[in-house]
Amino acid sequence: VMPSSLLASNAIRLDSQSHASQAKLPIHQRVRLRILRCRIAEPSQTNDQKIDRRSAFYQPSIWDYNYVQSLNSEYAGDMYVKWATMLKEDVKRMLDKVVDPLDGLGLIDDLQRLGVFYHFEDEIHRILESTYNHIIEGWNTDEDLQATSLKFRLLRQHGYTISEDVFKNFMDEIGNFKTCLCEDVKGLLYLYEASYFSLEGERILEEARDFTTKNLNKILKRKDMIDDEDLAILVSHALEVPTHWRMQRLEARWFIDMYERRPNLSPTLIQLAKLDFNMVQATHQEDLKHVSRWWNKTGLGQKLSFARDRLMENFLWTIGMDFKPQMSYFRKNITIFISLIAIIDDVYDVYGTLDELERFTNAVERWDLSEMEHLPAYMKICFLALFNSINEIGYDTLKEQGVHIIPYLQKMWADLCKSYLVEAKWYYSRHTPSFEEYMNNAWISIAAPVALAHAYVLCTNPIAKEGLKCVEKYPNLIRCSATIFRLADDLGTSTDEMERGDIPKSIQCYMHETGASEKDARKHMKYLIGEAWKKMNEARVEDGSLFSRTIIGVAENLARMSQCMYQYGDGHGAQGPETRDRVKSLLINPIPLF
Ligand code: 0FV
Ligand code: MN
Ligand code: MN
Ligand code: MN
Ligand code: MN
Repeated sequence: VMPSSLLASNAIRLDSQSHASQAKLPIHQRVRLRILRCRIAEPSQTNDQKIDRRSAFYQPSIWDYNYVQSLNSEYAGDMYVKWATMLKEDVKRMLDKVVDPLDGLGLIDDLQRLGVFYHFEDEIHRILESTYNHIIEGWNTDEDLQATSLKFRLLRQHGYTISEDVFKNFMDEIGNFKTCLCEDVKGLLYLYEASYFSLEGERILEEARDFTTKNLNKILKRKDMIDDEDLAILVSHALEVPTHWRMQRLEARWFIDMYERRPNLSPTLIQLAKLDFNMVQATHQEDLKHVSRWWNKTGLGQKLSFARDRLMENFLWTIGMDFKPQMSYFRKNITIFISLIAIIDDVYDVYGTLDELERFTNAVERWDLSEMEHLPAYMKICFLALFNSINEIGYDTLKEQGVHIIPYLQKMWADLCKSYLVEAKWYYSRHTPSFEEYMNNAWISIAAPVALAHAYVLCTNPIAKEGLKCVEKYPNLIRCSATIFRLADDLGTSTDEMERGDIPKSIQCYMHETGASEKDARKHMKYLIGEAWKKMNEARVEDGSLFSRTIIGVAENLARMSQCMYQYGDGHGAQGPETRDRVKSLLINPIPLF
């Protein structure tokens, strides 16, 4: 028999002891716990007991509501603002004094990785402009691999057109990279990072990626080829996930520690990076507390005990999407929609009957409160939560900008629910789609398009009709981000999904269609993620005229965040140690300043 405190509420102590021991319960006991929880949480739904519903056995949240509300950083408020301003002025002077553009680029690279670049956008722009203007006059062919790679990477990252041909200098007559380059480990590392900015069909960069990956791996295994321990750490970190694909805030947290080990570090820069990290964290805590009060007030965590009660993880997604302190409004609102997406996804995947799901889909398509009478109690509350939340940002946008966005968002939600319903029908008819048939639906059912449509209206001012129309037609920027998200999610969650009963996901569809092993299918999905990134590298420039830098960044960051969230399995639902540690280092613990 489970302790009654466990049944009484979803709030389990933060001290992981009790949670860890519960996770180790044999499955039949967890089932019993789940059934008991359902009955206690939904006493009024008598017909629930008659319907044989599945369960995903999601554990209650490990993040206690009162604990979240008690977060209180000393870096909130005005205490540290003056000091930060002084440090920023110092860094601006450093940037203004730069003579050799190459030094400037190195500094930009550090500012980006330390996570403080957003304070210096004008200065960074100025240095990149002058670098680009030099290049137009003629590429300096004397530059080494590191310098060339850095220039190429930063220019591409910031939307400049630059050809992969700049690397021809480092290749022999038959188009192979020269073997002598392997003595320059740093150069190889920089070329490796640059190669992730490739577009579709770029052969030199493709070759660069293969060449550097192969040789950096080789070098890491041989102590005599790499005596600099820090460089070895940087290389293995890059090989694990390249910088271009990394979640920015976690990368900043990691890089601050690495930068501090550097012999010739700038004391100003490291001081600013740490202080700024802590101040941004304080803002994130306030955002989190705000939206956690909303979640608590909806009661959805208790009412829908079959669904994911994951407010903390939902909020973590939004830090990945845009961490900048001025984006609080965006983060707070996106968290609301991610929370709704996650529970409604569970309704379709796990809990609802096909008849109920058809009714819910219909209600969302008609967007009419009178449809609620056809819904069971647990769906009424989902529908009204969604209806109210959409109407609320609809009202805000109408008030602020005079633009009526509700029909656009509603259409995106209808598309999402229809794609969920397609999957539910596949489930009940035991249909295994071809890989293509699956993906045509799955890049919508991952909810990235809905999330990005909300992101678009939340961080665009003024909102243009053409922009809304374009979002509605799912431009490549959104498609690529969604494809990466879907494939990363399937890599991380499909094992559990198959176990509890769900439709075949990308890996399984591919195996079924081609006869490939699971190992090869997974490898193929990773390859497709790489290909989608190449398309994304193109789309961020292509769609640049309709979308702001911010929204382009959010779309890329969503792809990054999904690769981060599912790096070690289901980082969103399962509450494993990796996500817990990430939450602690990003949201709970400040960096010691001295
Ligand atoms: C994926 O869950 C997941 F957590 C979602 C879709 C939450 C929403 C997050 C954002 C939009 C940022 P799950 O693996 O159950 O999704 P599928 O589609 O595989 O059922
Ligand atoms: Mn699901
Ligand atoms: Mn689903
Ligand atoms: Mn009706
Ligand atoms: Mn999944």
